[in-house]
Amino acid sequence: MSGGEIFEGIKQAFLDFDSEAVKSLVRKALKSGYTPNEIVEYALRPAMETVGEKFEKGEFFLAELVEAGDLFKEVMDEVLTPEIEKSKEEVRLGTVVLGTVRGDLHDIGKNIVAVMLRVAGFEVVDLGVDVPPKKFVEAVKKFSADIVGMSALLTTTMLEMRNVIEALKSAGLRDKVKVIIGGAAVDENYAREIGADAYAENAVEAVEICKQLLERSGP
Ligand code: B1M
Repeated sequence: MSGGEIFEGIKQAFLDFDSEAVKSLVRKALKSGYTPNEIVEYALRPAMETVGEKFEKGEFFLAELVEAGDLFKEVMDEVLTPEIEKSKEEVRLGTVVLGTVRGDLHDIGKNIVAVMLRVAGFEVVDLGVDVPPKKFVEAVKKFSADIVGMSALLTTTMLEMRNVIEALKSAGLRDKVKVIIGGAAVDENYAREIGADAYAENAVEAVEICKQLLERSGP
């Protein structure tokens, strides 16, 4: 089976909500040498995009969105996260305060980013979902964070990212932390527009960019 075939098989099994087939094909892809990140980016994330499209077209309903979310988490918890954790670096990089912004309950992508950051050696303070600006500010103070990471998947909640940056400014903390954003609703231009330091398209990129942001903040 070629990579394309395995990824297509995972996607199809995911859209059939056949959890055993998804997990077995994901294990097969790992055995064939594909990384957890490649499996997320080329199979699972595209499957989720198709779920989203079907939801928009009225072919899927909220129940399927929930089921897809649960299935994704099951695959992460049982198969991919343990695999990612095998490559944990014994280094101590900076502290990242991470959360999905206020009003937004999507946390699958944010959780992948958290795992990858931890494995790379970052201390991650995960504030969870639906996080108001005040909570980001409090956590930055409490944990002397180097970086604030925000995730948003809704076009309505992405606006909250600007509020977090404004709250950091009001608390006199904006110069002390770097800000990185991500999630399906946002992009590079939006990061620039709201005054974030960076945008990352996926979890691997988020780790690389957080390392660069630390270097830029310097001793
Ligand atoms: Co929601 N939902 N949802 N949903 N949902 C979307 C986002 C949507 C695009 C679907 C669609 O219609 N096409 C749409 C938003 C439309 C819009 O705003 N333009 C939508 C909607 C409308 C809704 C509700 C409003 C539906 C309703 O109730 N009528 C509702 C809102 C609830 C709320 O948040 N207040 C809702 C609810 C849900 C569920 C709870 C049922 C469930 C989420 C379960 C969960 O997360 N625990 C859900 C799901 C599963 C989706 C889709 C199908 C999949 C999202 C996902 O997990 N993708 C989604 C469709 C889509 O994304 N195209 C959709 C996989 C994940 C790995 O990707 O999160 O993008 P992602 O993360 C990536 C990168 O973006 C990046 O790295 C990750 C790994 O590659 N990344 C970062 C993410 N965060 C980062 C942070 C970083 C750096 C990189 O730095 C800090």
